[in-house]
Order: sequence, then structure tokens, then C-alpha cells
Amino acid sequence: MTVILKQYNPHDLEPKVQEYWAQHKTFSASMDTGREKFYCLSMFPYPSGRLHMGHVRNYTIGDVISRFQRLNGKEVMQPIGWDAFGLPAENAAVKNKTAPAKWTYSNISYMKNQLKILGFSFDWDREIATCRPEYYKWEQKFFTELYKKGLVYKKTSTVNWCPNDQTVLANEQVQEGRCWRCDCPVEIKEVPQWFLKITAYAEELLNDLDNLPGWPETVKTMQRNWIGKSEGLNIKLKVDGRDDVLEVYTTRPDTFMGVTYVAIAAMHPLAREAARVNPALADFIQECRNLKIAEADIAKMEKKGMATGFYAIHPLNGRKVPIMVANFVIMDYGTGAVMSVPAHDQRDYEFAKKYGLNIIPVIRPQDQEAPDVSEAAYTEKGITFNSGEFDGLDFKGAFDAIATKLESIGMGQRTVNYRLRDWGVSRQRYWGAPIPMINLPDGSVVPAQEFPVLLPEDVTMDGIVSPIKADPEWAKVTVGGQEGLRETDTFDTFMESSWYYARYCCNNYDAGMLDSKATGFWLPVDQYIGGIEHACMHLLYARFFHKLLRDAGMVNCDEPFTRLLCQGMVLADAFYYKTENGSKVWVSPLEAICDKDARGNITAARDRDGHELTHAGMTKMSKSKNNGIDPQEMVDRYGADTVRLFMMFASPAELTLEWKESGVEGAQRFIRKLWNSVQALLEHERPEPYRPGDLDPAEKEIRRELNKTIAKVTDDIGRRQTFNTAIAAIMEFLNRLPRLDLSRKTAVSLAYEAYDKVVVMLDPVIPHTSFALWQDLGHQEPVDSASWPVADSSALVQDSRLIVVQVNGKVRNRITVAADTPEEDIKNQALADETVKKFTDGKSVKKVIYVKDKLVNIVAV
Ligand code: ANZ
Repeated sequence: MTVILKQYNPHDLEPKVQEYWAQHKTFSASMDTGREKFYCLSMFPYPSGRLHMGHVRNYTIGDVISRFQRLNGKEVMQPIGWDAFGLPAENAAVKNKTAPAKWTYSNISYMKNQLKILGFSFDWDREIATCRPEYYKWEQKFFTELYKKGLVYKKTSTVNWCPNDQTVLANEQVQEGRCWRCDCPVEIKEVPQWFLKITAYAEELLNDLDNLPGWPETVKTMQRNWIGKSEGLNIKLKVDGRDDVLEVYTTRPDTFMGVTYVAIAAMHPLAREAARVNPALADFIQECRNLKIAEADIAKMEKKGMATGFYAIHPLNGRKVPIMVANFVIMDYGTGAVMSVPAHDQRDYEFAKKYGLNIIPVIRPQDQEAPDVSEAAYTEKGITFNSGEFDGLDFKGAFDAIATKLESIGMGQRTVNYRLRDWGVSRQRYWGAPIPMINLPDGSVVPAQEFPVLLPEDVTMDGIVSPIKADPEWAKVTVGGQEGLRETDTFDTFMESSWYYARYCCNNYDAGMLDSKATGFWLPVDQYIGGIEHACMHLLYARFFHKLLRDAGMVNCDEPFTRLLCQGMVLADAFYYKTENGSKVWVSPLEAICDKDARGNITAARDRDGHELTHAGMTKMSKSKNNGIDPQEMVDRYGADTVRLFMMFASPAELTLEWKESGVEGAQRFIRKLWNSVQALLEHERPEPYRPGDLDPAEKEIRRELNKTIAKVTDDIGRRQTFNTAIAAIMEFLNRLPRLDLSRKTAVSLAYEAYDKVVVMLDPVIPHTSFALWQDLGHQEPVDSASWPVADSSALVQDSRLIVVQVNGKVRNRITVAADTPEEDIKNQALADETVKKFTDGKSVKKVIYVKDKLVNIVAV
């Protein structure tokens, strides 16, 4: 194909290049090329309807890395697919009176086209949609295998329940405690649900973070906190007048002699027992239960409690302390009961003050006799006192002494706890993979035998009850002569996104979930790219699933993603005006007409109807602020390469990106200029390659800069991943090229070399433009199979210097001098330069200043 165009016209060029790629399957990845593999993956999109800028940024970064690695000789696999199950499809289906499947498939086909016009080098033959039975059937089967291994279990757990609609609500469907649909107050209901035992892998998930040097520290820290390992002691306390014991979990056994009460969760069995004879307590427990609060918020809420009437006996000093029900104790952490030491824990302190409980200090600062607990708890680790035989010990000494003592009398046990909970995977929604379990009349549960357990796609939605729950026939199944009923819940969609990266290696494999030959070749993913919002859930679940797959022999490495890049958000200016009743009307930045100061800051803005607009600054692109910029519109206006270049150039990949029309225009200008420079060069025929010895000093300098640029760009993209500085270096280099005197053959030859290499280096970012220019420059093979340039170290030796010559502070010319030229000679050469002389003629030279290796300034009046 020939795409030689004199004028840069992206709308003509880009579809032709894309067509070429599609026809030649340029980006299809294969295991038998003998090349080293590189697996580059961007998080797959939810098919919401249209691509947004966040997607475009994500996939542009992935594409730049993929193309860079390909040019560096790697066999690159860059797949793409669709995270296709999920609630929005159900909502849209109700709204548009269509089926979720139909809506989803039509979005996929629309968005697929959008991805194609952006020129991403995906291997489209590996496409996956997670809502397809060919995909989810493997996940269902795997789930039943995990069940057989004891890694899956069923337990009752709370859900949000709308009593009016008689349905479960997802957390995002609860708005201020009310149903989003009917505004009815939401209740908490207990229903049986399925769990995956991620806690069995907590220790490994934590430890293996140390083997991920290619992950950002922030993400690793977030995962460590999420797993939340804590080492402490379980202590048994006798309940006065009863035979049973109460067990508490503490990380501060050193404070044990300061216990003045015990706090238990509302759901603790002892609390329920006390409530049987205490109606006020029963009410309080009910009140605590109805609050489904995130753990992080528990710390902030008002502390409330009530006495149970029971007392615990301190095993070491025999004191009787009251047992209280407290709203901040979590039932499913530790033992659901806490030994309270108000002198040393702020929460316990506030609670004790409120309910008039004792405060006994037992830890003091190193250099004081006692801590000050008149206003607040003393929470530092210090030295024990007031603790009898345990006095005078530091934290570790006291921890060990008290733990050993309690263990010796059978009242204590060192334990490890994790904040991480088992993963509840049941969702009471329709648009997800059915949970492959069958309930039998005798109350037992058996795994499904045949896969897929098919989700019907041709359904009508009433918006309330899941179609598979509404249809009594769907669940019916016969197992071993018994009439069973299938689970009608579906999987959390994080299940599908936990192993898609592995399925891409063998997306058509039908002898099993994964072909270990393919996963053995491609995994781990060398580079994963996505948003920081996935730092915990998705990235932790995928790491967990990977270990499950490993233990099932389907993958042979320990971690799925070697290197991780979390890209920043895309921001845009937001504008609004206020209506008469004071409500804000947000106006798209594309419709704002702005006045700007000299530095480009917006000083005033109005819309086409003349409303004065308030500029609310740069904020995350969102529907609510009407400041989303549609990538499609931008591609239609400027072409894909301009959008890609702007995205990669405007800011470092991990930081926020400010969408600025002026920046986009700048990117477009750069491409045009590059295009025109190459066309201008083509006026000169390509000469024989120069011999380095034949270059004049100015040419040698350009050659040195070219090689310096190659070295920098290679390092910036490959190692540092600072794509913006790589592009800046290329731009800077191109600005120097006009200095070549093209009447010299060596200069023409050098210019050809420079553009050859620049076009390859820019290919990852502006692949359509590079494709065309590479052809223009006379190459037969497409740029996609070119080789990344290598810096020639011999060219980097600087045997000459480029010196700027100024007259009265203004740059008038540049001269090239040999590296070892004495200062006097340089000054003389500057003064004798013909161009410079035009500015000194008729004046007398007062002073000549030389800045070593850089500049000569001639002061002439
Ligand atoms: C006595 C004590 C004294 C505590 C002191 C702290 C400071 P991490 O590190 O997060 O594991 N705790 C234990 N189980 C709890 C539950 N189910 N709900 C709420 N709080 C619970 O925290 C462990 C500490 O949190 C434990 O150590 C316990 O209070 C509390 F000066 O025991 B501590």
C-alpha cells in the first residue's frame, strides 16, 4: 500500500493505515517466533456505551509500551476484551426496555470500533467478553473444584434489603439509607451467601508483595494495610457465675493489668443471651445491627454501649470487670470481644468517661513516674508500672512476660489476625455468571455437574427481581434422582476480572480453563496498566486467583503482574452559572468562551447565550460537572495521533492530565511540522550513507545530539516510563535539524538518518504518521517491523562544542569550535563571524564575556 500524501491529513491517512494493520494481522502474537515474549496489558473496559478519556489514556500508555517493545524485537502480546457483566446493564435494560445482553453486545461493537480508530495495536483475535458462556463456564467449573478443596463455603451474611420491592440492593443502590428506586428505608437482612477463602492466602499475599519491585510503593502499602496483619494474644476470661469463658483479642498484652471492663460486639452470643432478659439491651442490639457501616467509619462515629449485667474475672489479679456491649466492636474481627484499657486506648477512654468506668494507668513514659491521662489516653508504648510482678518492662518484655504467663496457666494463646475478610462472591443480581451450586431437598448442597450453568440472555427485566429468580422453571434440576434447585445468585463481577489476563493466553482453548503451555509461555504479564482505584480489590483478587490457578497447576509463576503502572486521572476545566433559584448549571468546557491573561489563566468566561460563567478550576472529567470531553469528538476533529501525542506529552503517566485544547492544538502543530520537514527533505535525493570522518563540526554536533536523544528516549520509555520527557527530547532535537546546511551531501545523508530514527522513535506515540513517513523515506517494510535505533557510543564523544554568540545579550549566531580551543581563540572566532559582525559593525566592542563551553557575549556600543 502507498499512502504518500503531500499534505498531512489524518482523516484520510489513519483509516488506511488501520486497514493495512487489520489485513496483515500486524499485531497478532504467536508463541513460535523464537523471539522473547512481552505481555502488555491494560485493564479491560466495562462496555458502558462509549469510551471516555480515562480509557483512552489507559490504552494509549499500554500501546506506547507495546509498540516500543515490539520495535525492540520482542514478541508482544497486547490483548483486549470486555468486562461485560455488571449492574449498569440491568439499569440500562430497564430504562431502555431491552435485555442486558443486547445492550451489552451493542455497546461492545460500538466501543470496539472506537478502539480501532485510535490505532491501538491489539491482537483482536484474542478478544474476550466475560459474559460469554465460553468464558464463564470455566470459572464456574473452577469454583466447584475450589469447593471440593474446601476453599469455598457458604455462610449467612448481611445484605441491604428493600422491604417494599422485596429485593436485595447493591451498596450503590442505597442512597442515604434509602432505596434508590422507591425511597423506602433499607433494612439489613441475613441471607446465605458463598465465600472464597482468600484468608487462607493472606500470609502469602502479604509476603509476596516484597517480590514485586516493579509495583508502585503506594499500591503495595495499600494492599499491606488492606490485608492488615496483626500479631497479638487471645486471652480467656472467666465469666463470673458461669461455666463458659469469654475470649478477647489484643495487640497490647502489656496493658493487661489496666483492664477495667470488657467490650463485646452486639452480635456476640453473650450479648444476645443478656438481651433475652433485658428488652432495652435487645433494642440497642437491634439498633447496632441495622447500621451497616464501613469499618473505617466506625472509628468516627459516636461511641455507644450498654451493660450486659455479666462480669469477667481478670485471670491475673482476680478483679471483676463489667462486660459491656459496645457499637464499635466488630463481630467478625478477632474474637468479637475486646479487653478495654481506657488509660491507654483513646476509644476505650472516651467510652469509660461516658459511662463512668474506671481508668487505671499501667504504662508510663520512660522518664516519668506516671502518664497524664487527665484529658486523653496515653497510647504510646512505654514502661509497665502498677502491674505487680510485670513492673518495669518495655513493650516487648511485657508482651512476652504476660503472654508466657497466660499461656502457662492455659488462659492465653499468641495469635495472628488479618483485617482481610473472606471474599463474599454472591450477588442477588441477574447479569452475572450463575453460581454453579445446587440445593437439594434434604438441605445438602452439591456442585453443578455440567457447564456452563447458562444464564438466559433473552429476558425482560421488571427492574426489581432478577429474571432467573422470577422464573420458577430456571432453577429446577435433577441430581441423582432428587429434584434440586439451582442457586439463583450470580458471581461478583470481580470474579471474571480476576483471571481474564490468563485466558487471553489461550482464549479459544476448549479442553480446559487454561492451556498451561500457553500460560507458561506468556505469563506473568510483563506490564499491567490501570487506574489506582483498583489498587486493592481487583489487584488483590487477581493475585489471589493467580495463586489458586498455580495450585491447580494451570500457571507456573507466583504472581500475575511483574510491573504495574497506575495512570493518573484526566481533568478538564469545569464551568457553571447559577439560575435564579440558585442552582448550578454546568456548561461544557467546549462551549465556554474564555478570556485569558498573558500566562494563559482564565480570567473570565461566558457561554454562547451570554451567561457569565464561574470557572470551578480543573476537576476530574465527570457527568455531574459536564466537563467530560468525548474522545470521539476529539479524534474526529484532530485525528488519533494528535490525541495520543497530547495525552502522552502533557504530563507524566502517573500524574493527573489536564485536558487543554491549546495543548491539543500544539500537538497537532508538531505533527504537521514533522510531516512538512520530511516532505521538504524528500526534495533531496537520499545520498549514500556518510562516513563519520567526512562530517563537518556542525554535522558532527547534530550526529552527537541524535545519538544522545536516542539514548535518552530509550531509557525514558523503557526504564523510567517518563514518556513526556522522551517526547520533549525528540522535539528539542528536531528543532536543531534546520541548522544542517543541505547543500552538503553529508548533511542530507545525516538528515535522512535523523528522520529515519526519529520516525521510529515516534512510532509508539503517533503510529499512523510514522507509518506514512517511514514509507515516504523510502523503506519497503512497514515501520511496525523496523528496529528501534541504538545509540552509537562513538558518536557521543564530544570533540566539538556549539557556542552561542550574543551581541548585547541577544542571540545572533552559533559557532562550532573544537573541544580543546583556548578561550582567546573562541572569542576571536566569535568576533570574526560574518553573521555576528552585522551586529557589531560601526560599534566599538567594550567587553567580551565567555561562559565555558556555552556562550560568548559581546558588549558593543
Ligand atoms: C487492648 C488494648 C489496649 C488494645 C490498648 C489496643 C490498645 P489491630 O492492630 O487492628 O489488630 N480489637 C480487637 N478486636 C476487636 C474487634 N473485634 N472490634 C474492635 N476492636 C477490636 O487492633 C487490635 C486492637 O483492637 C486490640 O488491642 C483491641 O484493643 C482492639 F492500649 O486490646 B486492644
